[in-house]
Amino acid sequence: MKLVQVCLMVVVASASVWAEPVLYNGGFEKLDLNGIPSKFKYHANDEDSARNRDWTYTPLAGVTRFDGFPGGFAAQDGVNMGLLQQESEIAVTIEDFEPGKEYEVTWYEAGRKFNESRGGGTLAVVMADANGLENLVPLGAAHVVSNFNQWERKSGRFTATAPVHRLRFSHLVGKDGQGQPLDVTTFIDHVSIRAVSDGAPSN
Ligand SMILES: [Ca+2]
Repeated sequence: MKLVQVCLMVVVASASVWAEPVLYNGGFEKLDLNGIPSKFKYHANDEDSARNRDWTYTPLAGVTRFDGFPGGFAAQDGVNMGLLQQESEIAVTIEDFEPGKEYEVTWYEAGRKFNESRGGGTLAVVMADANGLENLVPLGAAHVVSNFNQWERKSGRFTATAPVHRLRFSHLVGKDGQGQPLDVTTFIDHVSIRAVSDGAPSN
């Protein structure tokens, strides 16, 4: 094989790797919660969140270990999972999309059994523009999460319209007799993304 052929193969291989969008910290494992007595953290934003390299969390969203929130259960992967309590959102900016190409986002979700008597929260998963405010494409319908302490795999597809999009997990709950949001929590874990056309197995 000629040197030029080898070089071309290396270039092609590199291009195919770097063209794929990367979802950092899809399993919420980056944060070590062992040093926190409660073993969970609301509003778990860090410097990578500000750099669009990790999730952002609204004040009642965050990360918990499997043994953090009371009545917790095993994570889908690793030891941590994302938590969405009452009205809250976990979102992340993802780069390197190829406009016109179809992608699939896969995640696992479960309601917190501790709150089962109050019904589940409603989860809406949306792919938006880079700012997260426009061109909202639902990844499946918004739905009540009624599988408590039991992971359910979900997925949704969308076609990229720009190189950068924002993935949003938004949580809504009902109101109590005083009009206050019910204390209901939904967990998410093992979020991943892939190009549909590459034929790679979903996980
Ligand atoms: Ca995890």
